[in-house]
Formats: sequence, C-alpha cells, structure tokens
Amino acid sequence: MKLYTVPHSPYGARVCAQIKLKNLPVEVLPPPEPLRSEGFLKRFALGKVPILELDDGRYLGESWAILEYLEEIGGEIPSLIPKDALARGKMRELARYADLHLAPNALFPLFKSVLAGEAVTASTLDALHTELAKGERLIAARGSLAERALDLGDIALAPSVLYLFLLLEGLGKKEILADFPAFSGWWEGMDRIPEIRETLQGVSTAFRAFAGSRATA
Ligand SMILES: N[C@@H](CCC(=O)N[C@@H](CS)C(=O)NCC(=O)O)C(=O)O
Repeated sequence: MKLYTVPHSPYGARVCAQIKLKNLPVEVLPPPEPLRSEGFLKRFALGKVPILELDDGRYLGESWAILEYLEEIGGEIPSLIPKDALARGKMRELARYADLHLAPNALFPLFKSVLAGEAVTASTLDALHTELAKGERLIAARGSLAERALDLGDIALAPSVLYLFLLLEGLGKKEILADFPAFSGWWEGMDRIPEIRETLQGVSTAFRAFAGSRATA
C-alpha cells in the first residue's frame, strides 16, 4: 500500500505515526499529482492528502477513515482501538474534539494569522484557551497514558497540538498548556513514545521549511 501525503501535514502525520507504531507495510510518498491540480482532483474525490492507495489501485481519503481501516486490516499489535465500547467511544470523542472543536475554533484562525504575518489577537488566544479547557476535561476523564493504552484518539490529537506549539513558537509549550495539567502530562507522555516523537519531529522540520518558504515568497 501507499500513503500519499506531504511532510508538514498534521493529518498525514497521524497515519505515519500509526504506520511506525504497527510497522505496517505502507510506503509514504508525495502525492502522485500536484495538490489542487485538476489531475489530483479527478483522481481523488476529496482533493486532500493523506490518501491511502491499496495495491489494487483503490484508495481511501480522510485521515480518520484511513486510521480505522489500517487498524482493521493491520493486525492487533499494538492494538490502537480499545476493546471496551465506551473506551472506543472516548477515543472517537477525542478525535472529534481535535477535528471539530480545536481545529476550526482555534488552530485554523491561528494558522491564518501567523502565516499572513499578522499579530495573534487576544480573541484568538481566548478561543484557544476555551478549546484547550475542553481538551483538559476530556483528557483528565480518560486517565493518564500510564494508566491506559494509547489509542487512535491520542494519535489524531497529537499533531494538532504540535501545530499550536509551532504556530505560537514565541510562547513556549509550558506556557500554552500551563493552565491544563492533564493536557500537559498527556503531551509529555506522547512525546516519550519514540514513534510519535520521531513523526512529530519530522512534521516540525517540514513545517518550518514550509513556513519559511512562504515568508520569503
Ligand atoms: N479532514 C482531512 C483534512 C486533510 C487536509 O486538510 N489536508 C491538507 C494538508 S494538511 C490538504 O490536502 N491540503 C490541500 C488543499 O487544501 O488543497 C483529513 O483528516 O484527512
């Protein structure tokens, strides 16, 4: 199988982390047609990476759909989907928090202003605080990574949190999560997992190059 993605994509990073953790036979490649080109849109319905291409040419888009698919076909070890139904629900709740709360309400506005070279406004920082407070409650209720197994919810959230740190580089990680002890502890736990750390380091390096190339364009 092939995973098409770009190195700075937080969504692609989710799948890359899963591939590393489960040692899956998936080759990670740049998109076969330029992103946003007619050819890309014709070939891939949603027009976004990541895309998983199967050996027979069929493909799947949307990072969460890919994560669940690879989990279903990719073997039990390590299992990244809990057996317990409520724990599975909590995993999906965390992923939806990342995609439907943190990203649209805080991450995207931040991304827009930082890449436009504008100052981050107080209202953007307030929105970020509100979203992080939601995450704090969710993460505290799930228990620390020392007490429960890592799952796809954690893997979906981590690259979005990394992006907050990258976009607010002047502020420092400790400061961003200062009011959120469960969230901070979770981040430190995630960063101790070598496959996660390695994946996120790759995203950081690629993001800095991407942001730098836009700044000088
Ligand atoms: N909901 C999608 C989001 C994917 C996404 O936004 N991908 C970005 C890269 S990070 C992309 O393909 N952007 C190209 C474009 O918007 O034209 C997922 O989870 O896979």
